[in-house]
Amino acid sequence: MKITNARVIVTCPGRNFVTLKIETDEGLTGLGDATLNGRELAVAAYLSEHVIPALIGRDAHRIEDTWQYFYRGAYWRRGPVTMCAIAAVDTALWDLKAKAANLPLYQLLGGKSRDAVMAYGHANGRDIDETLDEIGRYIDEGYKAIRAQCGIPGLDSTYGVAKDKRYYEPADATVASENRWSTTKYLDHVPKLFDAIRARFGFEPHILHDVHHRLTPIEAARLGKSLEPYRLFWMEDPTPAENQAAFRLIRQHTVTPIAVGEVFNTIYDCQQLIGEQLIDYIRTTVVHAGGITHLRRIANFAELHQVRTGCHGATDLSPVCMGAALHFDISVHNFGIQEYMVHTDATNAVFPHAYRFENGFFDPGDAPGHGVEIDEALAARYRYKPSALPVNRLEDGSMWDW
Ligand code: KDG
Ligand code: MG
Repeated sequence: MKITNARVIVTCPGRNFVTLKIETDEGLTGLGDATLNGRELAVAAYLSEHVIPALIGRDAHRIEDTWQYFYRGAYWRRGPVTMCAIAAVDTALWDLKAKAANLPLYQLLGGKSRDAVMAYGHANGRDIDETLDEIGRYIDEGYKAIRAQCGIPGLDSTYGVAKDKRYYEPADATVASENRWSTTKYLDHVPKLFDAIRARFGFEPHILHDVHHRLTPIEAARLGKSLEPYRLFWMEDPTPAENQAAFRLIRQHTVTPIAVGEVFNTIYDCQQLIGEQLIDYIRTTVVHAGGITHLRRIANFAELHQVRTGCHGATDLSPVCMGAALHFDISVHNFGIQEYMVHTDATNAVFPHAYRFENGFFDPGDAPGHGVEIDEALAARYRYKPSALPVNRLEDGSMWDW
């Protein structure tokens, strides 16, 4: 099966998405997500200028060789732009191989390891009461796991607390807006949120929290310790992870489970975190970590160290990434949980998909491939809109996070 053509499709049905479409001489097409929030056109150019010319004429079935060709062949290895571009190619090739076999992708990944994929939703509110009401709504809808974030008294805005409750979108301006942050106010307030959650809902729902890299290691250790009575499913990104050894300190002080990795793009970013069992969940996903091929490598390594997966699933990951991630989730032995933030109706119309969500669980569906397509005519109606993620400063004006 020869690759005859490949195209980058940029669309903005409410938010920007970059998609790679590969065409073959057998008439089959494959899709890969290449969306890098706030840096979309860098990946689009990388694909158009540097990847697509080398793809034409290649055998679409040679997935591993193609991955290595673009990873090693670039000379400049790793990095989010390169790895998103490689992920898009890899996802599209897995989609093609599964379509050629007339099988859903999970069958090529070893078949199902579980019946369905548990996902967590996002509850957030301006204050504790509003967040509790949101959690109640998720529980009523059947969710078994919910991430809880709330506004912090004294701070004008808090990253991760959506203005529109259901449609999370932190990228909100052409040039990055600036948020103010106070660790003292945050650390004082957050335990009150989880105390109220357990008082109202008990211990049955899994409750998660995202710290968005805002704390130093010792502050993160304190937060983890203070949240222990509320038995969180996980505490996410408690401190930035460029310094992987920093997690030793957190680990020494708390048994609150730790999830890290949505910004990682290769196995090397988590080699020490996983190798030393400094985390419990690895958050890498298909689009940002080199596609299905590399994500499986990370998951297999994590399995050796009793670390489970928890794929990133924010709205800036397109339904193409979500579809591929669900096939990975259902097949991989050490799956933990899948993040899920609902896409808008406009996004779902541009990306018709086979996956379904019901009662807290996903089913990837049985369509051949990863089961996600693109309506190109509809996509063409939505023009790209520059949108940047906000930057964070402390109250004295200095740049944060650590
Ligand atoms: O593009 C940034 C988002 O994907 C990120 O803010 C979402 O932290 C996030 C999460 O856990 O979903
Ligand atoms: Mg996060």
